[in-house]
Amino acid sequence: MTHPVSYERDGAVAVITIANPPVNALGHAVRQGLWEAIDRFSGDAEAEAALILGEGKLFIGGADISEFGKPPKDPWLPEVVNHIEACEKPVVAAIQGAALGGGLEVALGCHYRVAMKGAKLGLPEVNLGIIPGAGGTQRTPRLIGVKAAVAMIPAGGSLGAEEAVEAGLADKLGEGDPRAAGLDYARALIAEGAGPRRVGALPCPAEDAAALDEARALWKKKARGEVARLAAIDAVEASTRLEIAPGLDEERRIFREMMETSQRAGLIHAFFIERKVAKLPEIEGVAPRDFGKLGVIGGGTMGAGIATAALVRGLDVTLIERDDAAAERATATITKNLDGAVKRGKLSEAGRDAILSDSFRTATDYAALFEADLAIEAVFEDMGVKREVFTTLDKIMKPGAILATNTSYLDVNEIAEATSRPEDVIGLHFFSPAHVMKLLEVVVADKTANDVTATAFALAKKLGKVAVRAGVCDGFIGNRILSAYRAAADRMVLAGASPYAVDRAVKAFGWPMGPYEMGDLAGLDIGYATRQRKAATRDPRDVVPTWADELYHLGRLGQKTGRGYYIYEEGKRGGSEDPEVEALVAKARDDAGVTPRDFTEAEIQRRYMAALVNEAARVLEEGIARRPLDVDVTFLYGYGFPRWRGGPMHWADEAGLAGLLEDIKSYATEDDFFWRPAPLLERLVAESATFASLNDKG
Ligand code: T1G
Repeated sequence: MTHPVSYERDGAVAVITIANPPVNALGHAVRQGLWEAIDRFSGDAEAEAALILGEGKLFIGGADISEFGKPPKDPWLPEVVNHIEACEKPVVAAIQGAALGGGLEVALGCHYRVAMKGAKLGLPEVNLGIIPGAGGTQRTPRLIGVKAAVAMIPAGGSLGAEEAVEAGLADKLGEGDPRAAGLDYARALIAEGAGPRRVGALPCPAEDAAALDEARALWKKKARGEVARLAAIDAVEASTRLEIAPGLDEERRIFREMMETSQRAGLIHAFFIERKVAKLPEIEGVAPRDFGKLGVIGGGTMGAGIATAALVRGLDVTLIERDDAAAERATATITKNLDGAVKRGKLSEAGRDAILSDSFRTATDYAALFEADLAIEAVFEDMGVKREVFTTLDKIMKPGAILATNTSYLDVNEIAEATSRPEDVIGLHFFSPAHVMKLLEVVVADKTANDVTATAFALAKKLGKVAVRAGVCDGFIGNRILSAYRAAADRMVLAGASPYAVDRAVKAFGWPMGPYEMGDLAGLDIGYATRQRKAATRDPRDVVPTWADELYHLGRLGQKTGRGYYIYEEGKRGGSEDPEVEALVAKARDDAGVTPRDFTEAEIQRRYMAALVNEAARVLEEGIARRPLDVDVTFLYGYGFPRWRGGPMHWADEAGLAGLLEDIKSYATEDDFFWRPAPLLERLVAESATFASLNDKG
């Protein structure tokens, strides 16, 4: 491999270029190369200034995350940054694309910085469960002040080039070629006889107790359970009372502490799997079909959400509804969604107007879809209705067009059979609200062609979503597993736990909400309909939450009716517990002859997660999910599973599969219908293997 750091002289400027694709990560060879290049510059009498560049689309993407967890090799990054800063002659950084994490820290070790238009300068380390570890928490506040530093660093945020110059993180704004801009700057510095200007030598930034306290309060609430964001604030605070050397020592101490946390392992796992999830052998190198012109059938919540998600990403959408009134309602919903995007600063007013005038239209005649590349059906969840829609689409749409269904549980194979082109049929299961939720389950049917799957993944990327490949079964990956841990919660309620205690315990684990709050949010009619649908084939040993049916019959459907498991009052955030629900549950226990017992928070969490992991093992065994990482990504992006736990399968490996299996076996002594250990789980335990060992399966 050619050395990733080159040295050349352009006149009186030593040009040091990092070329370590794809993101110029600061792996050992780059660190070594930078160190040597600075030594060479110091000894090069002809060179009066140095310019550090990153080859390609960005300056430096940070430390090499793939090295984490391995013993660090000399020179460590903080030492490299200090080596640059200590140089007796001026060093300039020219930043294009991004200078992130260690990349920005290298730039802060330089004496001068030019940021090219469009570049972002940031310290995302806390998103990986660590803190900036090469001077970022000490040099940044010296340049931009404590208030601005704690606005950026605990958020894992970045500043755009203009903001960075404004704040003082960069000195100049450049345009065009970073090398030319950097050379101009270096030559100007030589001309004015400028020497090194060390950020580390700047005085400690003024203490700003208010800003620090505000940041702590914000992140305690916003990132419940996470430690790194708060630790980053402590490191910034240290910069206000310690000179640079002891300040760097304190930062390193905190950095090492964070490196040892399981949260760092979880967040790094999440970082890599969100990229690995799209790596499937069957679509590697397979060209996707066109999908610029979308058809959406059905303008209800899901259809309108899907249309919105596509429109804001520049796709063209024709939405089919059964009549003009329904089409108008869909247009109103989409306009409201777009207005929301404008309000959130995600879309300009002109952008919204252009969408509504040029790239969006409704129709009541399917013939309007004859040019569409891909149609997404989002009509009523009834097999007959869907098959009819697909038969019509099959007749109307051009050869090679893709016919997708947004069904959340129906059999995609059966839908495909309603067409003459099953190879062009696929499931695209969006999560509501479809223009907000990032997860897209790509449900691959038996006959789905590989380039159709590849198109689905390309569409997801275009929509800024994360696609997970799923097989065909009731509920695919997420909802199928959800039904298992929901059932475990219902069993605990029947056995004596209050629904409110279950919600509290599940939230304490890190989930955004518990199963009963979630039921109230989605609508208790959905759960009721699912139970009705499964009633005919239900095993008599199964447990039915009759209290939930009672709530349905009482018209208490949750938030949308102001009452469900909780009572929702106007203007009050969240719901309050309802003694009448406790009474319904008590009656269900009586009817079932159950003597209620207490459950600790730990037991509730354990049973909830054991049920999730056990069903996930079955889903993996059946190939519905290809790898454990697919289950992790599903739950990180579709169900709010706490990212710092890495995903449920990563959590299970950390918790220990043998212990989980032991617990499931002990639960089975009370109920061997629901608690049947999944064979895959038993096999992994027998082999002392982990779910992670299955992640490299193609
Ligand atoms: N280390 C190792 N590999 C990385 C990497 C990194 N920092 N960043 C990206 N990759 C891989 C990625 O896994 C993928 O691999 C490929 O590069 C393209 O990535 C001391 C300790 C830079 C904005 O957190 O945000 O510095 O899938 O698809 O969309 O304080 O990558 O091709 O095999 O994302 O153009 C701090 C993380 C590290 C930045 C580019 N830095 N990376 O986005 O490409 S900690 C970060 C990103 C640190 C110091 C501490 C993005 C990007 P593969 P990609 P992209």
